[in-house]
Amino acid sequence: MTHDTTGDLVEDRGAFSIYGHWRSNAMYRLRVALALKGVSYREIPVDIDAGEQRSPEFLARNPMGAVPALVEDGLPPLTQSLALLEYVEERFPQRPLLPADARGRARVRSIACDVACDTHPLIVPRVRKYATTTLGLDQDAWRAWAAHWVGTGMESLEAKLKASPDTGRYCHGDSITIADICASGMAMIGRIFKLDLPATPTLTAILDRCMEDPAFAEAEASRQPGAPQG
Ligand SMILES: N[C@@H](CCC(=O)N[C@@H](CS)C(=O)NCC(=O)O)C(=O)O
Repeated sequence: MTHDTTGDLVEDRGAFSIYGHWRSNAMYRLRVALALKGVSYREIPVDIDAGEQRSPEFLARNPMGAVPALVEDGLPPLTQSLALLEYVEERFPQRPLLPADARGRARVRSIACDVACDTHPLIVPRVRKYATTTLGLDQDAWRAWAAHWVGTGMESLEAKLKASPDTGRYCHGDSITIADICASGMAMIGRIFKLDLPATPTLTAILDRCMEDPAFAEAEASRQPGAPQG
């Protein structure tokens, strides 16, 4: 499966292959960033519902047993979506996804970390598997867990965005940044799992604006090969 860009291909150094999964929030972040920058790549599906991420072959790529894992030029894989977003930003500086000033970059990274470090990890498949097998949570209890932690994460983002004069049309000012990429992924989780989430008007208005950009809309889980139809 190959994702070609809709924009110009501005960089042709070593094509990327990225191990991903249609529903993966972490993979979604990379899809959006690469589309915004007009960089082509190949997405190689890893079936995380079937446990392929724990196969010896995949664990050799990422011992954490998680996607995304980016490979290029026969080099060892790179993992962790936030590190990969920064790598993409440095390799392809066109259409910057981080602000020009240090304080702005710190704020954008803090929003990205609220999502990718403090919210998303609480609901990834390996946590769900442990909770529903080893700890014996039933599906209703699991959904309550997921709604609680995604809801808490979104409420804290709402408070942060609402309180700051740095919030603009997007999470930081009037340009799309890594903060918007990570935040919009949280909303996608809510849609996929049909979670009952609190109202977050500031965040929702920003995310609706993001979804007007094809780079976001086309990266959506439901638009990926392998996603359930209908
Ligand atoms: N912190 C990692 C999270 C990676 C991660 O947990 N990916 C999920 C899909 S979004 C996964 O592959 N999970 C497999 C599992 O939990 O078994 C990142 O941002 O890349």
